[in-house]
Amino acid sequence: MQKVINSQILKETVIEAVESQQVIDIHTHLFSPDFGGLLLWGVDELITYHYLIAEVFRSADISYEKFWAMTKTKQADLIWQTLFINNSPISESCRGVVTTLKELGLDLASRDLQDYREYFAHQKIEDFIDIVFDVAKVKSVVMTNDPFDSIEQPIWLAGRKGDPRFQAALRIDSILNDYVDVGRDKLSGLGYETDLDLSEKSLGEIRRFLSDWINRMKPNYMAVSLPPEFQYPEDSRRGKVIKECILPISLEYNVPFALMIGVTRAVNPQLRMAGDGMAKTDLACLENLLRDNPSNKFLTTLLSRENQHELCVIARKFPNLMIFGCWWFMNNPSIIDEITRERLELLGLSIILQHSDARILDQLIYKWKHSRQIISKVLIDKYQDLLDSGWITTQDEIGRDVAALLGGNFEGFLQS
Ligand code: RAT
Ligand code: ZN
Repeated sequence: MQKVINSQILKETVIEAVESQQVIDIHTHLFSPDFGGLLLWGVDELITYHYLIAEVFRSADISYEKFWAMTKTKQADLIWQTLFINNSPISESCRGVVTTLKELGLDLASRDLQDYREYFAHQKIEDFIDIVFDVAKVKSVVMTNDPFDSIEQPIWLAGRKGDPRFQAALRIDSILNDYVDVGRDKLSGLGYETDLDLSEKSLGEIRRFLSDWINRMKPNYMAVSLPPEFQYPEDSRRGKVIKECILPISLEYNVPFALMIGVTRAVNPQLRMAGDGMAKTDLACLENLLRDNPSNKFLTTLLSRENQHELCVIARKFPNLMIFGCWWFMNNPSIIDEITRERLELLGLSIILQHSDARILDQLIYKWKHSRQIISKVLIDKYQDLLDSGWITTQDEIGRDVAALLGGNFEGFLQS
């Protein structure tokens, strides 16, 4: 007998469905232990997350030079003192550390960083991964894999067989955004004969590179982050490689092309990885790609709040576009709340609600806990509106919908 939902039990039903759903995290920067030092975890990594580095310079009286000369432990000490002790940790990135420590069972009352370090020092990474996946209720994560990275490359070439909960995504930024200074050299270094003019031979070699690495990595998708001025079609090397290499290979192997648009890299280079900014994009680029390549599959997330409504309208026009997550500067409660509502209203359940972008394993805990809280709130409102309109729904149907939004839609899109 299916449990019919009324207003009295709606809230608890939605919260239970959202809280218990195992998620697929479709974009992270995490790595499985076989990637050695690329897998970041522990309290010092949490506190020196680049989102927090940007914040510490706003409050601490320290020069960039002095900060970067410090060890990670000293940087963490400074950030802890500045953002958690001298000030209340209100920002989303600070609150994330608080939630993570709390969910791991650490004593927040002590505020003793040394104690927290001891806890992590006693963890064995394989067990700790299980703890984090369990607490965060994450089924699997998609990594960001750079075939040119000097640590990653040999591991892939040796036929990586790591923890299958960590799946691959083939990241191709250097080929598309930095072909002249980086991409071409790296391709040549791997034996792909490419020239600066992108002759027919070079284009063939780039296609061969993509095929080889798709066969090797079995990526969920090929991904690139793009600046706000990105256009398509584009009279540039990037435009040519997308048209002649990425799109045909994406189609041939049924590996979607993920475009993450809106980042302006190194707005303040002194901040290093924390120094990137953003701006809104002319989304004609996306419409052109989708219209001209109806058999290709695209995943997209955007960095500018101002682009989000337009993105929903584009997704209504093109079923070969799957929009996903609240990316980076979008991943804050007020904005997640707003754009999740907007997306559900314009696109119903045909979206991937969220990804974490976690760089540090432990962050899966807070990123998903915070997101689930907002997702529940939004869904309660949406189902309440439906009940008020006279629709009769059941617990099973709500569970089905939540499962789609937090993972099923991604799997379905990959398989379609
Ligand atoms: O969210 C982040 O940590 C950013 O630094 C980027 O990694 C961004 O998500 C990207 O994938 O380029
Ligand atoms: Zn990312």
